[in-house]
Amino acid sequence: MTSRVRACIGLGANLGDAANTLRRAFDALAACDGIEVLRTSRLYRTPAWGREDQPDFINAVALVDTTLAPRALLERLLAVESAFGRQRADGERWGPRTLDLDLLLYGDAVVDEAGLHVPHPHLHERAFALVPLLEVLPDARIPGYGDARDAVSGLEMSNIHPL
Ligand code: PH2
Ligand code: MG
Ligand code: MG
Repeated sequence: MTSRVRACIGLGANLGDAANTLRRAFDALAACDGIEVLRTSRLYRTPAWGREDQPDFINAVALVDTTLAPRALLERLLAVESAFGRQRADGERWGPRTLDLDLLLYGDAVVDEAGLHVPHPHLHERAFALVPLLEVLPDARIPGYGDARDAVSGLEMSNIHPL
């Protein structure tokens, strides 16, 4: 029997019809072999974090069961990003994007490999990821950090609005 792991995927977009992109991205994830979407958060409008001179983002989180190893899951996420027109070559750090899929949590695993860092290194400081994460997994724990709920309690949340 193949083992199944519960993982959380963060979705973000701030170019084009971002809300429509995220809704279609949920479907694209559900269509992937080895990924079962268990729950999806609402979509949230969020101010750009890290680089503020860009449009607001739409963010959400999908809770999934997966039979894919972390690296295979990451590759699937990158393939879905590409299918939605994401260009990585010219993508600046924290710049605008048509679709960003981030592996936030993979069970309670800690992975630190080239291009693959789980839990997502910025998760505990990003309300735009934590608020939808807690909606799909209220008891979420961030390995090496602690409860996601504690992480969000120190962050500004008043500007994270469900659509
Ligand atoms: N993603 C980033 C950088 N900044 N800000 C918000 N609000 N939402 C994002 O998804 C986001 C961001 C890099 O991936
Ligand atoms: Mg990201
Ligand atoms: Mg990313």
